[in-house]
Amino acid sequence: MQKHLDKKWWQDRVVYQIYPRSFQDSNGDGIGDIQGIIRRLDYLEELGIGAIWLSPVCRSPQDDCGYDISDYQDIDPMFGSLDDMECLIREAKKRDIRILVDLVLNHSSDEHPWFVEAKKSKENPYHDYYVWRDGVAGEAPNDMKACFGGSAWEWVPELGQYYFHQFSVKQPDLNWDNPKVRQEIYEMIYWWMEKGVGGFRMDVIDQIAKVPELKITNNGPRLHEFLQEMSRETFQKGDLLTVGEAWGANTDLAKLYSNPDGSEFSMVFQFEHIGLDQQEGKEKWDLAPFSFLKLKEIMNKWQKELYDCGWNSLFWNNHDLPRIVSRWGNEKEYREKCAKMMATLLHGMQGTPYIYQGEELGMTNAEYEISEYRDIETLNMYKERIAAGYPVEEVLHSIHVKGRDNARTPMQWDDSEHAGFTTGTPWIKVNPNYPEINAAAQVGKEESVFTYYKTLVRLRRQYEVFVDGKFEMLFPEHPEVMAYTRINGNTEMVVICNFFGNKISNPVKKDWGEYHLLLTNDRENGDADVLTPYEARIYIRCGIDTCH
Ligand code: TEU
Ligand code: CA
Repeated sequence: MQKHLDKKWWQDRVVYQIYPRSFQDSNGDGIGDIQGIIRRLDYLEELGIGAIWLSPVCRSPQDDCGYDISDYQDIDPMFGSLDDMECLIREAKKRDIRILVDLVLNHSSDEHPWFVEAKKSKENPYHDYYVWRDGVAGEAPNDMKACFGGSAWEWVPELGQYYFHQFSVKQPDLNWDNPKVRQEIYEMIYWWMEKGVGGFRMDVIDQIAKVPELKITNNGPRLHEFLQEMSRETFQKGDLLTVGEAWGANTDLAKLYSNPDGSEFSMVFQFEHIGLDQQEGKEKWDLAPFSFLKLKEIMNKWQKELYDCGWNSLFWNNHDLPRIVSRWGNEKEYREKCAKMMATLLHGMQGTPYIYQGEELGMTNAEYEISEYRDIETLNMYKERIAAGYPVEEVLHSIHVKGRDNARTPMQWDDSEHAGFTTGTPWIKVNPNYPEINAAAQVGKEESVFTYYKTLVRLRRQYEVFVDGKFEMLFPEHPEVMAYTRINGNTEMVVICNFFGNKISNPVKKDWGEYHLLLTNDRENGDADVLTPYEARIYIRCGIDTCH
């Protein structure tokens, strides 16, 4: 196929996301750090991943766990030093793993020197680096709300002005309309490129072009102008994997973000499939039943619409989302089989799969008392809702189901105290199921979730059809099975997933004699016409010269 000519280095790789605080502590202070990551690189090499998305390690007061940066060109001492970071980039490179830096450019910390200057006076050269407005009749300019609760406007009495913040009060929004801000950012990005990073993950990038007057947060009118300028001034001078986080993306916008001409990013990280269990128009805490048919419909749409003209990220999890086996699967008797099925469904599609730390072990949500939670979003919401009269049990239930700390409990390495994460006291409690679910119990074990993920990662490198096969959904109306084909030249791949816990008949009928069973999560089942609970299979029929 013609597309092979311009295949990019990142298209057959899988990205692994590390949330550094919770990955591996190396010095006993209870917080994961860069030396800890270096110590675990062999584990990641074994898994076969090709890049690491590293959540922020830059200097930060940690109001939002590092997503509030006070120095973009230094490492927070809690995580290590710039030397450690350079060592990580080098050591990863030896294993053919590239490091993606998480850039938080919509806002900085209020402790960033720019903001410290900005609030000294309206005449200060840094004042216009942020979004300031006068009050209206002694009140905030409008009633916009911040993502982490309360007004999006914060009053600064010394200045007699409000600043705008879409997230916490300690995360003032940067003013992208100011060309000086953009120039400083591009220089900083270039500085990271010179350090040899493999690319960047761009935090809430669709919110940078805000227009508070019109209550516009994401998809502002100048957004793509800014992104194209940034790409020209920075990314296009290297050969990078860049991924833009965009909660407000639809497929048309995604084609801009991930235009194969490289004018913006390599790929988009969008969320349409992942918000399916919340009430329409309400907050994520307002739970609604999940619709499998809707999930299939959305996945089908994204696969079809981006084919040959865009590139999507494939994910179930990240540091903001609950664990998928607990959320839409089975965390009890079928946990492992279900984790493998979920992985199959995702990794068989076109795009770049992301594995969030611990997902490759089938890690689950944690159910804690309120005093054990650490996340600012969770804690603010708890206070607000309790004050508003919601019943405690209901609020806690939402947190157990949706809270971000579900993903942030420490990585479960082995069955020793604190799961081998730290010799000290972990900053957040370890999930008590670590004696059963941990890496040591899975690495090198043929039937483990880890080994299954490892196989999926390898298959993507081995068979081109994973990268460029055209997607076709089979039985879109089937209420329990997601099945699809990927076709590339003479090669056909068939993916069949039973998403639920019932034994059912397999709707996909083919002359299986012509196919090779590439992967299954149920070796016991010899009956091609029956799908056992959470069963997943990948078949392949190879063309003459399309498989190696
Ligand atoms: O998240 C973007 C974002 O919009 C989230 O706050 C989301 O609304 C929330 O997590 C849903 O629960 C990014 C980062 O991934 C997140 O960790 C940061 O807190 C946020 O930006 C601010 O930088
Ligand atoms: Ca540490």
